[in-house]
Amino acid sequence: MRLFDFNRLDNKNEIAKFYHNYGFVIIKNFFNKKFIKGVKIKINNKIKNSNNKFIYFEKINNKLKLRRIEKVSNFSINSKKIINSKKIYKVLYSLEKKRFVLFKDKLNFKYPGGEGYLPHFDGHFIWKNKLNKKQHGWKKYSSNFISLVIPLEKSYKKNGCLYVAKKSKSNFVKILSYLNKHNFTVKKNFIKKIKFFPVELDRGDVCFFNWKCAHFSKKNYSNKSRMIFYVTYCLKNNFENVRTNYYLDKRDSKNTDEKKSLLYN
Ligand SMILES: O=C(O)CCC(=O)C(=O)O
Ligand SMILES: [Fe+2]
Repeated sequence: MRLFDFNRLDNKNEIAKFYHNYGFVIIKNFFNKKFIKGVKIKINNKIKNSNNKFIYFEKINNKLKLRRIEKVSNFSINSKKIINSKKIYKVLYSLEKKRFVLFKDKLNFKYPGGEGYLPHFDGHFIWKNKLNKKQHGWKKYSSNFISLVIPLEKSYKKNGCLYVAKKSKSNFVKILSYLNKHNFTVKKNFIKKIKFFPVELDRGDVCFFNWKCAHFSKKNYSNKSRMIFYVTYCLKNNFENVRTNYYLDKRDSKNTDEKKSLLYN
């Protein structure tokens, strides 16, 4: 797979071209490594003195370990700076030639032994709003979404990096109806047909991918943790405060807590 270096001025068009073909792109050296390391330390310190209700845990060997922090840009000012950096919005614009805004943001931990995520498409699921009315995933908020992985530490196969597939040519309805028939998982026979690329990233590297890219990650089989920001931006439309609305809907939705979070957590 082709990797791009952010510091090479001549490859901006190539980045957009690659994204256009595949629906995802890895950019090396996007952020300063030391800066990223500093952010990780600050967040970890902050967690120690926090009882934030957006922090979720998982059990690893019978001990509770951090699984994720939702709305992480509200939790830490440094996260907010990174997630809202101009650089990111510029790339988003160059990838789709349209303006994107922040939709949702979280920090996914994966401590040694931490669970992976089954293959899925972000935003393609059915949920019920507070009036018990069926809603189609993220479709009501926007027509296009791009997620961004920003690792706070090296992310590689053994510690459970993301694997991402080329963008599906099917539209939202087709993908949703496929998933609906298969309990919202992407089944083995489907997986066999598509190739997943491991997204191995160093500190400072990033990966942008469209919501039509199926993806998954394995359990962390190493003794190193794997912390990543997992941020989703959406195409700007007339929807005011899309992020606030999304989180309010999520809070009020009728689904079980298990289903409220992403399907495979
Ligand atoms: O953290 C990961 O490995 C993947 C997370 C993911 O795909 C998601 O939260 O939608
Ligand atoms: Fe996902």
